[in-house]
Amino acid sequence: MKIEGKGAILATVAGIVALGLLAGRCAPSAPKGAKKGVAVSDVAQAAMKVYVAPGDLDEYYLFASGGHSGQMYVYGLPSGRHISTIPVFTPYPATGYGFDDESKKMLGDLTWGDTHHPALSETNGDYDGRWLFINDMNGRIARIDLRDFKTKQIIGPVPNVSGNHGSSFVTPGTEYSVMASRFSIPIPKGTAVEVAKYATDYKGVVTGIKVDPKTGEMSMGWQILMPPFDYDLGDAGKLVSNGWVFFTSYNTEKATGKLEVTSAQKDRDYIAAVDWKLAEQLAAKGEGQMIGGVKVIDPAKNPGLVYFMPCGKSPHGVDVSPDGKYVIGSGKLQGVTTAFNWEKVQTAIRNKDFAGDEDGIPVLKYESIKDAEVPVGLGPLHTQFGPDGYAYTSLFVDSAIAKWKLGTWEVVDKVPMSYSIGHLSAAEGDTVSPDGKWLVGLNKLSHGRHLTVGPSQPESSQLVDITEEKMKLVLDFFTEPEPHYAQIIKADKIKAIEVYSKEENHHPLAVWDVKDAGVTRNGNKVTVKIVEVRSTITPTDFEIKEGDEVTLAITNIEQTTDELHGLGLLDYNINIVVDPGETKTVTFKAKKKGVFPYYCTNFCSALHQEMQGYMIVR
Ligand code: K7E
Ligand code: CUA
Repeated sequence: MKIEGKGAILATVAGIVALGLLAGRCAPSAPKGAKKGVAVSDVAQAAMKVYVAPGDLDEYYLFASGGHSGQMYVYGLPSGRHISTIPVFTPYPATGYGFDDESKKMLGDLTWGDTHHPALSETNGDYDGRWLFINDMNGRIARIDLRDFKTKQIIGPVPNVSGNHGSSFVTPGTEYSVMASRFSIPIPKGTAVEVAKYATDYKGVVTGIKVDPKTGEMSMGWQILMPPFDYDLGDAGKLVSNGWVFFTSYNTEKATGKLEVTSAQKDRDYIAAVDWKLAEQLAAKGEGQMIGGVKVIDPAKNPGLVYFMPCGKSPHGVDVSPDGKYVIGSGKLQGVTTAFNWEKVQTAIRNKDFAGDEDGIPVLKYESIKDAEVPVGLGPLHTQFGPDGYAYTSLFVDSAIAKWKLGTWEVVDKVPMSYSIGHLSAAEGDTVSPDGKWLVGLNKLSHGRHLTVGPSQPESSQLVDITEEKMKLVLDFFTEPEPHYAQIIKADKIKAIEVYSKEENHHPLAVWDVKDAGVTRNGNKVTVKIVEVRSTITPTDFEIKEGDEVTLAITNIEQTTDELHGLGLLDYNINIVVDPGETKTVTFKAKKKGVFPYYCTNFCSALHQEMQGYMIVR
């Protein structure tokens, strides 16, 4: 525990006395909050704000990236309760993800992903509750359908993009989800060139992945060739800046080796402003050179496509204000963040007010496009917004959040974060109409603010009440590594289904009657149609031959929500879970002779334990 000085001790004493008075008796042992020097009445107020009574529902969903776990984690706010894990890039035995034919195929050869930035789909710049996109460093983007909270598509690894960090940010109409190379490489992939030729032979690429407005299906949109910088974060313009997407870049020195030294030579790096509507037009005209199977557009040959906005050195986040008028970005070792004025950017472009170029891409003049340098504090990383013109910037070095006003550029409040905040997320904070109310600090270190679990500690997330002028820290909750970024959506925007209805199940191997269950053979190909319903797996046994190629098609014919059944097949590494009304298949070779029990893995009824059978391989 930290010793917080005399003032804190006095406050503690005052708190204990206050509680004693409230309780109408002598002071009992100090409540937990009081130990840390917080007045008791504040603790009680905070508790009331975040308390969601048994049976009551949270007001918001928080979708947090699971970092290199490859998953998404779903929390309720304000309670901070973990509700669900959505497997995306990594097999997850709890839901059988990565074990059935379909999800196995979707994952391909990769059994891990490193997720950073979830992006909720938007209509007119507002979250519409339809889909959730999430990037993977291995050049992929996944789409989760929020109708059933399941991963429906993984696109990639996309050619030419390397280290897809600046992703999966969406444009205001979800026309595109974007990607950017954090690690420039020689392209196409598979070309080996020594690092000494980095500045000339390595390339960055930014990509727009097209999203079908009806189905959400993702496909290749356009790719743009970029100088070999490290493209880090992105954000799409909105309203007045709609049509543009911004990416921060560091190592504009094009250096190699120890980047912490070599990439910090220049005072400024850049934010790349990309005209995605122009990219779309150019791609439609077939512009570009075929590289790695994709047409890559060269901005040096297509004026107007990309501009560089100089920014404090080694920037991290870039964030566009809800009205689209300001682009916020800063060096991550600076004490200020810069607000760039989009109108000034456009004027500078019109007047060709350039300071030079980088590989043929015009560089704008910092002084011509900035409105203010806001003295937020040390180590600004990311900025979120409220409904009232306030901005909130996370400060890694200061381990705090700064609240400041757009337009007047005054810093009005700060709240410490425990410890070392990375991203932060405001309720509906990336939309044209943020909600205010809540802000979550996604901290990198927890330093024992929880029961000890040994050397590997969870990340700590902290809920901040932003309804009043002064921010108030009201709750600590913990997450697995590592929620780089998260988004918060109003719960009533999500219309999830309760079951897969029988009418909607068009799976060719689905069976809804136990009479239709059983084995069909075609040469050495065997299909076993299985029905699961409380409390029998039909068939209760079946026989096949060694060497057969077996497909189990399992249908859960329940139409009651939460009535899941599983199928664990011992010694064959098979683990399927089927939701009510769902059919899944798993295909394998019967390599081992003998008798292999299978059983339901999800506790479904009083006679769940009886839900079992035998596969006999002769
Ligand atoms: Cu951890 Cu957006 Cu990958 Cu910032 S990122 S902190
Ligand atoms: Cu079905 Cu347990």
